[in-house]
Amino acid sequence: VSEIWCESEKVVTTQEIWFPRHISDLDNCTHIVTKFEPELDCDHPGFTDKEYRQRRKEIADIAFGFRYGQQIPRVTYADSEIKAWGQVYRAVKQLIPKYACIEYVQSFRLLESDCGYSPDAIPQLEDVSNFLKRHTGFQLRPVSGLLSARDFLASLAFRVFQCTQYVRHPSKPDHSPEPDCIHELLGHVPMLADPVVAQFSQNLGLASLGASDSDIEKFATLYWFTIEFGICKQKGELKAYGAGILSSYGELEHALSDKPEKRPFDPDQTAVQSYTDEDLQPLYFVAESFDDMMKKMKNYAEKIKRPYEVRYNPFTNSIIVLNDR
Ligand code: NLE
Ligand code: FE2
Repeated sequence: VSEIWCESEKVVTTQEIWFPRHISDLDNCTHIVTKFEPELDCDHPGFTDKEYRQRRKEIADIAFGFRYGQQIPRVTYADSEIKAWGQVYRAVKQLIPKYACIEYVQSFRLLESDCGYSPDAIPQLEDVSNFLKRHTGFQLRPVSGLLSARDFLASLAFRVFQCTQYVRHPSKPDHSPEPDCIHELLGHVPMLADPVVAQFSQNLGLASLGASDSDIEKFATLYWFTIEFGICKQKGELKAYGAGILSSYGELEHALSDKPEKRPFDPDQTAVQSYTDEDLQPLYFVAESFDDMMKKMKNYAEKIKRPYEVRYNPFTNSIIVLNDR
């Protein structure tokens, strides 16, 4: 039990909110949101596809069995899965020069030259994780589906990205409402291979540790409109930096067309904006620049009151808590 500041600025005594202190504690940060699971969601293209659901279970079991320190088991992907990957890969690659931010363009090149990215094989999480470790200190750990916002954000504090390993249903390669490994590998990994994005992601994770449920919801919404669906200006043009846009050739053209609404990125407003996670986004927030977005987020995070500060100790992979009362 500790003291925290409540919203009316009075000190209240409340149950301390648990958060991971060491990277191995992420073994306990695996709470899944089941809304998109193919057997539970009747709109899922795999709802009536028994074989697909069986495959999802097989791959989910890898994540359930995973513990910190282990190598991520390799998956032998089926031809149909590789075909879906290749289709998205080729389509996205064609659209990159026109629509993707410079950070993405550069990392993508590096992934092709140094990490074996190609349309012919789905990269293995273990190999990609080792690549990221070398470049930005990020690493992957397998997760069986959509993770709770609190657990997902907490992992970022340790430069760990929880990553799905299954492939979207082959009937709908152009867009998936839920994360899958195509989204992670083509959307998130190139961005996490950029040192500035890596630091930004970790800072967001650190800011989320021990936050109240309502602040977690706001962070998750900000995450959604930036890391997932962010657009920024670069050399006078709009470019996508959000992973949800970059991994979906259906969304790439839509997001940067005149069809959807676009508003200037402002964390206070963006944090309380409701959004749909079922289909193409009707609304995007546009940052003046990538740097401007990060600065605004930093200011926003600093306003959130916590009775302690946290730092990361990279030598021990643990969180240091300062001024804990
Ligand atoms: N819509 C994205 C895609 O098709 O890759 C996934 C978004 C996950 C939040
Ligand atoms: Fe994502």
